[in-house]
Amino acid sequence: MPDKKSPSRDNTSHLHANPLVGVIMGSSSDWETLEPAAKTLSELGIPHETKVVSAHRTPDLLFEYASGAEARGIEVIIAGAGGAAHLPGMTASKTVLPVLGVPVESKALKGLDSLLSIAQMPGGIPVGTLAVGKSGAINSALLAAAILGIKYPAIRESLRKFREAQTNRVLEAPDPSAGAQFKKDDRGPRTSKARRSS
Ligand code: RP5
Repeated sequence: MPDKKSPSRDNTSHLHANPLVGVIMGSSSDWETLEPAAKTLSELGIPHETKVVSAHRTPDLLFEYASGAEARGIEVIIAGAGGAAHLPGMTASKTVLPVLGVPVESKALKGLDSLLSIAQMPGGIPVGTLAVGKSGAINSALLAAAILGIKYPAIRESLRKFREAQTNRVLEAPDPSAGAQFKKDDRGPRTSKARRSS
């Protein structure tokens, strides 16, 4: 059975053939947040790898990963981290590949610490910072697809199809009350407030 809580139980890369995107994260506890990035990349047919690389606990591995990524054929790095989130910035300092940072929602400060750590880079070393949490993770994959789409027409078309399908899903279900449960007397949708007072 695959371990759902971790990208790779033994901390070795989950390698696909010739990965174009490296999805790294500061801890296996970040996997819940970063998994949607990996899933979105899979949905778009983009080969990728996932790996725990900690800026603080495995700094030598971080340097090795970031400095060697380009030579291994990686073209975009997605880096997620929480709290004192140095992983994306330090990774960016060791490679000229685009680095997309995903702030993980920390328990103490709800990800505000992660967001500021990742976004407030000094001029000269950019990290493309996404939203806190799962939305940021999904968007990091979509942005990686847009970057790769400049060079790979098939990836650009995958992204176009993803966007079309998303638009169609919204247009096909315009009435939010259509699926809501109604009480027998039809007084309206059963909101939590209505349930509390009934
Ligand atoms: C950061 O510290 C990680 O990115 C993670 O979000 C946070 C907490 O890590 P754990 O203590 O859960 O391993 O480096």
